[in-house]
Amino acid sequence: DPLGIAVIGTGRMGSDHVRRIDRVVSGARVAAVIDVDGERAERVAGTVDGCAAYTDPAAAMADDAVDAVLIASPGPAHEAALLQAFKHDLPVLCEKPLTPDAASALRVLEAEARLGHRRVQVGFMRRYDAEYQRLKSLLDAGEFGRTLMLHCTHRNASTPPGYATPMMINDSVVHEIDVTRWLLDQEITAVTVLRPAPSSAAPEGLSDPQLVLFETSGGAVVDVEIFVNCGFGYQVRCEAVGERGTARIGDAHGMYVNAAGRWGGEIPQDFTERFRDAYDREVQAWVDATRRGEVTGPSAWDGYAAAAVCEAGVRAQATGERTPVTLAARPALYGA
Ligand code: NAD
Ligand code: ISE
Repeated sequence: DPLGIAVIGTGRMGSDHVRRIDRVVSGARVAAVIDVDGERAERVAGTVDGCAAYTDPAAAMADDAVDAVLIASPGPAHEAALLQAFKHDLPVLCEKPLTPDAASALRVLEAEARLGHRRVQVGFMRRYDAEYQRLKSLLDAGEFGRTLMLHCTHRNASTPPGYATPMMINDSVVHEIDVTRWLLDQEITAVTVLRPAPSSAAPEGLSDPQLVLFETSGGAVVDVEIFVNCGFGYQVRCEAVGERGTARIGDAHGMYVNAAGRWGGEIPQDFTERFRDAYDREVQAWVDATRRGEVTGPSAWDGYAAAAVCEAGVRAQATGERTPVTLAARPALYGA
């Protein structure tokens, strides 16, 4: 039987995941959708055969048709949904962030550790992007020696209303935090944030762009340009500098055009386009692992560590000071 998935939150990401599970992913179906906005839940449920609509995640998780949960509600709602899923021992794919702060992420981590087995995959989808995977394989092969630095660019065309300065770390740079930890297989030990005079294109009060620096447990340094109102498109790049070579991803263009005395190509406009294949592969990998009775991919530990780095990052943003990251001890469940 296909895996019956309950999707919590039917906004931008949730409704896209519903479409993905319904039309792209194999071995699964959307059994239920949940949204505090009941009308929205009904509307999205109406796009899928045999899909129930709920306003309460607990009621959906008690539904016999539900075998697994995909959380795509806003970050502050994640902890309650995760703890509820643990009560039913249901596998979970939780959109980033695991939770919005380190203390709540630690509570989730400890609750999962008490179950005695992993249940959570965190939605750090870049780990499923073909370009990032090539870079990871190259670095792991060791041909370039030790990785000394990463230079990252993370640009969004524009920000939605309500997008505030701390979100540049918590919502956006959180992806570079995960990618750094994953590519280097190291923890981030300190964060510094530099803020140039804001772009006149930034909404009032948003300090955009910023330069974020990470130091890592293996002595690498990582710089991230975060620029969320660049205007021209969605661009995510990463260059790794090793002892004997460098490699860069994120410049791929699907089509290269020559016309009217110019060369060029198109730039994607948002993450749903740039990372479409990565989201597809992320959800398929989660479904496949779940059906094998396994949990793979970014763990609750990765979600907790990212939250701890974000907390230091937001403090560094406010103070302008180099801010060390403190991490709790890593439970045995998440390896050495
Ligand atoms: P959104 O605001 O478009 O949608 C959120 C939906 O959740 C809304 O329909 C809202 O009514 C509903 N909701 C709010 N509280 C709820 C609750 N307690 N229970 C059930 N439903 C609730 O937000 P979004 O942009 O789709 O973001 C959702 C999640 O996805 C966030 O965690 C966000 O960080 C993450 N996200 C990830 C990526 C990525 O690239 N991986 C990109 C964007 C957003
Ligand atoms: C958004 O929440 C995401 O997760 C996107 O991947 C990121 O590029 C964007 O900046 C965030 O706002």
